[in-house]
Amino acid sequence: MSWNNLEIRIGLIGSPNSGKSTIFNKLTGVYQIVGNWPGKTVEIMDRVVEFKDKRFLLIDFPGTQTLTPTSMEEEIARQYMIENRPDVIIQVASAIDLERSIYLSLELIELDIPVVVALNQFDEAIKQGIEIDAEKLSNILGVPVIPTVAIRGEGIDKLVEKAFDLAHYKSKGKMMVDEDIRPQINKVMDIIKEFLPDHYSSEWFALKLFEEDLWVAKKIGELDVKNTLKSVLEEEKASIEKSTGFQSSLLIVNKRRLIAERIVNEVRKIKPVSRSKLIESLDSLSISSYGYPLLAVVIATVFVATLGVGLLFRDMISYLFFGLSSYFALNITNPLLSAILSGIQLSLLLGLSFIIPVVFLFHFFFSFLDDSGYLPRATFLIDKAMRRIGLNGKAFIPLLLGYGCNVPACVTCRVLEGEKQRFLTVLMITLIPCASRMIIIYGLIAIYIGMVTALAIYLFNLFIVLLIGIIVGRSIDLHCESTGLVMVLPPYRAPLIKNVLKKTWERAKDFVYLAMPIIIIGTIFLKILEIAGIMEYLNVLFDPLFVGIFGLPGYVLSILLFGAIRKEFALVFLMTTLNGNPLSYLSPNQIIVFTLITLFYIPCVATLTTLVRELRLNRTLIIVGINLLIAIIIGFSANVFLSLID
Ligand SMILES: Nc1nc2c(ncn2[C@@H]2O[C@H](COP(=O)(O)OP(=O)(O)OP(=O)(O)O)[C@@H](O)[C@H]2O)c(=O)[nH]1
Ligand SMILES: [Mg+2]
Repeated sequence: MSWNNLEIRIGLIGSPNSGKSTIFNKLTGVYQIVGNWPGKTVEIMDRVVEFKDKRFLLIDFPGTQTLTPTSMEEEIARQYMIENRPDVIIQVASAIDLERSIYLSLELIELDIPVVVALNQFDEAIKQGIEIDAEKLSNILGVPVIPTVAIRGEGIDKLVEKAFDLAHYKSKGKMMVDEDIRPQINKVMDIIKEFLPDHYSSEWFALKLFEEDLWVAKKIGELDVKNTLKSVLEEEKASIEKSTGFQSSLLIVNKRRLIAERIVNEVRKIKPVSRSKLIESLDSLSISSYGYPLLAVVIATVFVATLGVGLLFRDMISYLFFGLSSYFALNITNPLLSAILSGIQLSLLLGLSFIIPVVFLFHFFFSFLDDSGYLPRATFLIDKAMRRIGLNGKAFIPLLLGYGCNVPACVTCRVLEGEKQRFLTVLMITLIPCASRMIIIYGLIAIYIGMVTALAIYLFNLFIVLLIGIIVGRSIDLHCESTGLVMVLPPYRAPLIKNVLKKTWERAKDFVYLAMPIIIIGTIFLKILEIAGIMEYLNVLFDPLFVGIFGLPGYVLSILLFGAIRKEFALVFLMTTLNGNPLSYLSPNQIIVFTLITLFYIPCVATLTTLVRELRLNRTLIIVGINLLIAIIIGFSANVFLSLID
């Protein structure tokens, strides 16, 4: 559908974690990641919305603290806003972080696009004893201000109504920051007006030239401007400095801050309220030095609860499955058909009784954590330790997300400043055992070898991830890019089960829709190879290499190749090849070596595609090379070491 057919384009803009994607999801019915930590949305997403009698294009932006970007996703947001100017901006402001929100309101109003302010998380503000006079705020800013509670859909109708009114009347707020420098702005504006394309606001460009915005200066440099601009600009800057005693850029930023502060004092009253003792002590505990053991307990609980409840499900579902399959038992004499059917039965059993329950449970617990507000606190705690290995604390959340799935974790790396930082974090993420690899650790190690070995493998993996972080971090000289961690801590929230379930489904549905059909097709394919004797041939061909290096049979290669599509396939196809009984074909040491290789050897297809998009081909190939090298070294050393201690 082309944009021209649509009535208007509405952009959702606001500081990180203010609730933009929650509003987007409510209005569009699609699912954009929401969670209680800043920096989730890193790409611009748009959808056509049919709302009552209205039709519009709604655009969800990454969080932006100010219109002077410091990171990649802020840059993306701003560039899009200026180049594609939405007809109306809905600023999703956080009522519990009013001053910063008003600073952004002032900047958005300067852009000369109609703005409606959604004073979101209003429920949270009330709980904290914060009273905001929305009408007064609206009068001061000159734009509509509507209190909203996005998670419950409150105020959203009114927001859309107002956005349409504004687009219709083209009514805008008034710039406030220019009070002392109006004549200077006008002078520069008059010069640039002539050559600036129509869709740019010359007033905003003039202001930004005084603010010494690099992107604007570059943009102006690309246009065919009059030579006089440079000298006039310098002259006017000097005149500002002379009359105010401040550099123009500093003057503007300070002025905005002062105005925001003044407005907040006028419209906000804070009544002391008693906060829940439990939340208060949890809050101070989670960022004190006791926070480290707490973090270990929280993470261990997620993994142990997943496995414990997962095994319970496995027993129940397999019991049901066996009951049903004996009831429907067929008498098939054709060896190929019978092998295929028993293969499918085995992989279905594994999928339905183990993989799907475990993956759903893991994502359920993880989403719960994600919505609670605990993650940014853990980030603060870990920041110091991460800094020691040269990483920014902001890398913690992407790394942790990697335990769910590497794909969104790699995309989230856009919130990191600096290309080297991004590259290193992405590399580390590809080594982190995602839910699919967790399935292999649980399905092979925890079940057939023991819980302690499974835990040891997790810890060993973490050790390798950190070691690679330190080695590669040192070799690419990361410190030069290291910047401070600036993050607003959101309040703790009791996650809404409905939202947690929705998120769990979004994160785990691929295992139902995508993985299960491929597992069935793959099983048929492998069984045909087996019956046709091709597996035997591959075995003979690769046996010397695999036995020599890893002490593993040659058929493991074909299983690893399947595992490169999706990691859990390695478990499924190993199990179908070994008739559901790995210990009768492989020794415990071989199972450990196999698992270690699957943890490190190559990113799955979905991660590879993401890597190419995020980092380009050459860096992706470097990452794949490093992964393969680590897998070979670890597989080989584990084989040697384990056979020595046997
Ligand atoms: N109490 C309360 N929570 C809200 C409200 N709106 C959103 N939230 C919660 O705030 C958190 C952040 O919401 P998101 O929609 O992900 O925020 P965002 O602005 O898209 O965040 P980024 O994409 O990271 O910039 C989530 O945990 C939401 O459930 C609200 O009105 N009240
Ligand atoms: Mg978002």
